[in-house]
Amino acid sequence: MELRDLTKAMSECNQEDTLKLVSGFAGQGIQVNAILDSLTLGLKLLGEKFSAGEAFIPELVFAGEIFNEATKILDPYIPKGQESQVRKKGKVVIATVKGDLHDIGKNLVGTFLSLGGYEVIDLGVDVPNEKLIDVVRKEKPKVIGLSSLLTTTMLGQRQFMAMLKESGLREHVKVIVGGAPVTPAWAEEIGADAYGADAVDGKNKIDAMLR
Ligand code: B12
Repeated sequence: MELRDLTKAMSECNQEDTLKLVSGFAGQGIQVNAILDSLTLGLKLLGEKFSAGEAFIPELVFAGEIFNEATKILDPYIPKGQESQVRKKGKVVIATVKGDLHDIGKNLVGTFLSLGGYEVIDLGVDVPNEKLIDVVRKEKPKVIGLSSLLTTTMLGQRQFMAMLKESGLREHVKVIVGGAPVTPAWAEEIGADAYGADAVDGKNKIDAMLR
């Protein structure tokens, strides 16, 4: 069995094979990142089928569930930092912006941040900017991570940056943005502090910002 079989199973929403392969590869000591890359590629292929009218919303929803189950299987295999460092690096709030229900990527970012020693407050999906501002004020996180998977909801990230300035909280929190349509240029344009290409990159960028 090869990793491309996993990509195929994921892209076909074959739950049984996907989960069996994930357990098998993890047990053989294949790196978690490589397994996640194969799963992500499978989702991407499914997304292409969706764009071409060959796959439909229920399949995407089911694929999301399979992906989340697979990450649960992988959790114990993700290399952990020193136990004593766990949750000692500070609070990070993560959320998917208003109007956007995609959470697979955000959840993955949260998993890596938790395992990397951060206390993660996950506000979920479809989160209004007013709520985010409120949480920044109350929880005083070091970082806020915003996910957008739709070109339309990316605008919410820009609006959040404006609201942060208006509320006088800009200097108190770092902002990292991510999601498939988000780019480093977009992060710069809206005045965010960083862009994370994936969960590992996001964690590394946060480490670097807080150093
Ligand atoms: C699964 C999926 C769904 C599922 C979501 C299930 C769930 N629980 O999340 C469902 C069926 C609900 C869905 C709905 C819709 N979807 Co959809 N969906 C996808 C799909 C196939 C996969 C997304 C995914 O999970 N990828 C895997 C994860 C691991 O990757 P990721 O999300 O990119 O996250 C990684 C990085 O981006 C980054 N990252 C993400 N967020 C953050 C945040 C921070 C802080 C950091 C540092 C990093 C980071 O790290 C993550 C981990 O590595 C994509 C196709 C694609 N190629 O992306 C379309 C896609 C995103 N969807 C799309 C569309 C159009 C829709 C709908 C509008 C469809 C419809 N007509 O109803 C609705 C919108 C619903 C809404 N209001 O949000 C389009 C978006 C087009 C666009 N550019 O705007 C895409 C690209 C499909 C396509 N080719 O047309 N979708």
